[in-house]
Amino acid sequence: MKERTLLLLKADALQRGLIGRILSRFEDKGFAIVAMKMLRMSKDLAKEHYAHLVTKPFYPDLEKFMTEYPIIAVVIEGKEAVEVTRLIVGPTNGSKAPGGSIRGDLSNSTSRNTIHASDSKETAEKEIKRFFKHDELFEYKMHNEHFLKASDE
Ligand code: IDP
Ligand code: MG
Repeated sequence: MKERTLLLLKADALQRGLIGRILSRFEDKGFAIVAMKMLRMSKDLAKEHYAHLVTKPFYPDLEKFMTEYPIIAVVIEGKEAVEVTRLIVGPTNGSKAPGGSIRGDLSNSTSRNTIHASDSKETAEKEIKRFFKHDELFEYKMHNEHFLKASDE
Protein backbone atom coordinates (compact mmCIF):
# COMPACT_ATOMS: atom_id res chain seq x y z
CA MET A 1 0.00 0.00 0.00
CA LYS A 2 1.62 3.22 -1.22
CA GLU A 3 1.41 5.93 1.43
CA ARG A 4 2.84 9.35 2.15
CA THR A 5 4.20 10.60 5.45
CA LEU A 6 5.73 13.80 6.80
CA LEU A 7 9.28 14.10 8.11
CA LEU A 8 10.73 17.17 9.80
CA LEU A 9 14.52 17.24 9.89
CA LYS A 10 14.98 19.18 13.10
CA ALA A 11 17.43 22.00 13.82
CA ASP A 12 19.96 19.69 15.51
CA ALA A 13 20.20 17.57 12.34
CA LEU A 14 20.73 20.67 10.21
CA GLN A 15 23.29 22.21 12.59
CA ARG A 16 25.22 18.94 12.86
CA GLY A 17 25.29 18.31 9.10
CA LEU A 18 23.25 15.11 9.22
CA ILE A 19 20.65 15.88 6.53
CA GLY A 20 22.26 13.88 3.73
CA ARG A 21 22.83 10.85 5.91
CA ILE A 22 19.29 10.93 7.32
CA LEU A 23 17.65 11.27 3.91
CA SER A 24 19.86 8.48 2.53
CA ARG A 25 18.26 6.03 4.91
CA PHE A 26 14.82 6.64 3.40
CA GLU A 27 16.15 6.59 -0.17
CA ASP A 28 18.03 3.36 0.57
CA LYS A 29 14.81 1.77 1.83
CA GLY A 30 13.10 2.62 -1.48
CA PHE A 31 11.04 5.67 -0.52
CA ALA A 32 10.64 8.55 -2.95
CA ILE A 33 10.97 12.17 -1.86
CA VAL A 34 7.86 13.89 -3.24
CA ALA A 35 8.18 17.28 -1.47
CA MET A 36 10.87 19.17 0.42
CA LYS A 37 11.42 22.69 1.79
CA MET A 38 13.46 24.60 4.36
CA LEU A 39 11.43 26.79 6.68
CA ARG A 40 11.24 28.31 10.12
CA MET A 41 8.19 27.22 12.10
CA SER A 42 6.15 30.01 13.67
CA LYS A 43 5.12 29.67 17.31
CA ASP A 44 1.51 29.18 16.18
CA LEU A 45 2.54 26.37 13.82
CA ALA A 46 4.56 24.73 16.64
CA LYS A 47 1.55 24.90 18.97
CA GLU A 48 -0.64 23.29 16.30
CA HIS A 49 1.92 20.62 15.41
CA TYR A 50 2.64 19.75 19.05
CA ALA A 51 -0.92 20.30 20.35
CA HIS A 52 -0.65 17.02 22.31
CA LEU A 53 2.31 18.44 24.27
CA VAL A 54 1.49 22.13 24.93
CA THR A 55 0.64 21.47 28.59
CA LYS A 56 3.87 19.55 29.30
CA PRO A 57 6.55 21.24 31.40
CA PHE A 58 9.10 20.80 28.59
CA TYR A 59 6.86 22.48 25.98
CA PRO A 60 8.49 25.97 26.18
CA ASP A 61 11.91 24.42 25.47
CA LEU A 62 10.44 22.32 22.65
CA GLU A 63 8.80 25.38 21.08
CA LYS A 64 12.05 27.35 21.30
CA PHE A 65 14.03 24.48 19.76
CA MET A 66 11.54 24.03 16.93
CA THR A 67 11.06 27.73 16.08
CA GLU A 68 14.43 29.38 16.68
CA TYR A 69 16.29 27.80 13.74
CA PRO A 70 15.34 26.55 10.28
CA ILE A 71 14.18 22.99 9.76
CA ILE A 72 13.57 20.91 6.62
CA ALA A 73 10.13 19.47 5.93
CA VAL A 74 9.99 16.43 3.65
CA VAL A 75 7.22 14.22 2.33
CA ILE A 76 8.21 10.71 1.37
CA GLU A 77 6.12 8.13 -0.46
CA GLY A 78 6.26 4.37 -0.58
CA LYS A 79 4.96 1.07 0.76
CA GLU A 80 3.58 1.41 4.31
CA ALA A 81 5.47 4.70 4.64
CA VAL A 82 3.98 5.70 8.00
CA GLU A 83 4.76 2.50 9.90
CA VAL A 84 8.10 1.76 8.23
CA THR A 85 9.27 5.33 8.76
CA ARG A 86 8.54 5.19 12.49
CA LEU A 87 10.66 2.02 12.66
CA ILE A 88 13.53 3.67 10.77
CA VAL A 89 13.28 6.75 13.06
CA GLY A 90 13.07 4.83 16.34
CA PRO A 91 11.51 5.75 19.69
CA THR A 92 11.46 9.34 21.01
CA ASN A 93 14.36 9.10 23.45
CA GLY A 94 17.56 8.76 21.46
CA SER A 95 19.34 7.39 24.53
CA LYS A 96 17.02 4.38 24.59
CA ALA A 97 16.41 4.01 20.85
CA PRO A 98 17.88 0.85 19.34
CA GLY A 99 21.04 0.95 17.26
CA GLY A 100 20.21 0.89 13.57
CA SER A 101 17.42 3.45 14.00
CA ILE A 102 18.13 7.10 13.16
CA ARG A 103 17.58 8.28 16.73
CA GLY A 104 19.46 5.29 18.17
CA ASP A 105 22.47 5.97 15.97
CA LEU A 106 22.50 9.78 15.90
CA SER A 107 20.92 11.11 19.13
CA ASN A 108 21.48 10.71 22.86
CA SER A 109 18.64 13.05 23.82
CA THR A 110 14.84 13.05 24.33
CA SER A 111 14.36 16.51 22.87
CA ARG A 112 17.14 16.88 20.29
CA ASN A 113 16.33 13.68 18.47
CA THR A 114 17.05 14.85 14.88
CA ILE A 115 13.76 14.01 13.18
CA HIS A 116 9.97 14.01 13.40
CA ALA A 117 7.81 11.44 11.62
CA SER A 118 4.00 11.27 11.54
CA ASP A 119 2.64 8.68 13.94
CA SER A 120 -0.44 7.41 12.01
CA LYS A 121 -2.02 7.58 8.56
CA GLU A 122 -4.56 10.14 9.81
CA THR A 123 -1.84 12.30 11.38
CA ALA A 124 0.28 12.03 8.23
CA GLU A 125 -2.55 13.40 6.07
CA LYS A 126 -3.11 16.34 8.42
CA GLU A 127 0.62 17.04 8.86
CA ILE A 128 1.38 16.97 5.13
CA LYS A 129 -1.38 19.59 4.59
CA ARG A 130 0.02 21.61 7.50
CA PHE A 131 3.40 22.03 5.77
CA PHE A 132 2.70 21.72 2.02
CA LYS A 133 0.24 23.12 -0.46
CA HIS A 134 -1.24 20.70 -2.97
CA ASP A 135 0.97 22.00 -5.81
CA GLU A 136 4.14 21.55 -3.73
CA LEU A 137 3.69 17.77 -3.77
CA PHE A 138 5.06 16.07 -6.85
CA GLU A 139 4.15 12.96 -8.78
CA TYR A 140 7.05 11.80 -10.88
CA LYS A 141 7.86 8.64 -12.67
CA MET A 142 10.20 6.34 -10.79
CA HIS A 143 12.27 3.65 -12.51
CA ASN A 144 12.79 5.85 -15.52
CA GLU A 145 15.92 4.34 -17.09
CA HIS A 146 17.21 7.70 -18.28
CA PHE A 147 17.55 8.97 -14.69
CA LEU A 148 18.68 5.72 -13.13
CA LYS A 149 21.91 5.68 -15.15
CA ALA A 150 24.78 7.61 -13.55
CA SER A 151 26.63 7.79 -16.85
CA ASP A 152 25.74 8.94 -20.38
CA GLU A 153 27.17 5.73 -21.85
P1 IDP B 1 7.78 11.49 18.71
O1 IDP B 1 8.60 12.61 18.10
O2 IDP B 1 8.61 10.25 18.92
O3 IDP B 1 6.50 11.21 17.96
P2 IDP B 1 6.20 12.89 20.75
O4 IDP B 1 5.77 12.30 22.05
O5 IDP B 1 5.17 13.15 19.71
O6 IDP B 1 7.38 11.93 20.20
O7 IDP B 1 6.99 14.23 21.09
C1 IDP B 1 7.29 15.16 20.09
C2 IDP B 1 8.67 15.74 20.35
O8 IDP B 1 8.66 16.45 21.60
C3 IDP B 1 9.78 14.71 20.54
O9 IDP B 1 10.29 14.21 19.30
C4 IDP B 1 10.81 15.49 21.31
O10 IDP B 1 11.53 16.39 20.48
C5 IDP B 1 9.92 16.29 22.26
N1 IDP B 1 9.70 15.57 23.52
C6 IDP B 1 8.84 14.54 23.76
N2 IDP B 1 8.90 14.11 25.03
C7 IDP B 1 9.84 14.88 25.63
C8 IDP B 1 10.38 14.93 26.99
O11 IDP B 1 10.01 14.18 27.88
N3 IDP B 1 11.34 15.87 27.22
C9 IDP B 1 11.79 16.73 26.26
N4 IDP B 1 11.31 16.73 24.99
C10 IDP B 1 10.35 15.81 24.68
MG1 MG C 1 4.85 12.44 17.75
